[in-house]
Amino acid sequence: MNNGFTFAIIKPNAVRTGKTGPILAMINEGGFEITAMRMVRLTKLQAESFYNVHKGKPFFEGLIDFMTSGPVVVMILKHENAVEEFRKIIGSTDPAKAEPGTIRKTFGVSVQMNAVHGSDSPENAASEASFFFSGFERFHS
Ligand code: IDP
Ligand code: MG
Repeated sequence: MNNGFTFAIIKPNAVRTGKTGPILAMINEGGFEITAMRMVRLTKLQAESFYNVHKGKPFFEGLIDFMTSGPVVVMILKHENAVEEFRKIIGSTDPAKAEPGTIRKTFGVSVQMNAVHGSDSPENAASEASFFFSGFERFHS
């Protein structure tokens, strides 16, 4: 089972406002190794498919509009217990409720525009990573 990597997105609000560099620095300082990374603008279909589990929820349409509003940075992050450890450094979904020092507390501006995505299980990390990256785009030291 995948325990060693997670999948992350720097969301459009953070890319647009120049927070890509500072967020990457926090990811590196957290001990994560970036093993794949690309900037991409999601299509509506891609965003809907990525967030399919939230289809029908009241925030779904807004989330899709937001996630397709500009480029995002997608990446695979390597770390022991990567999924759990990355969820710790990003903090709660609602930046207002996130612990001080977390990425969402520092760069999130609302529940929707919470700066980053992190997979919620090793299984989802594996499927999200392969949604964006083929094997030869993934590097390991
Ligand atoms: P997560 O990103 O912390 O796993 P999820 O509940 O899986 O949180 O929601 C996915 C994304 O949908 C969130 O990161 C956020 O951008 C958005 N979202 C979740 N709940 C709300 C809400 O109540 N209002 C607006 N946007 C929301
Ligand atoms: Mg989630």
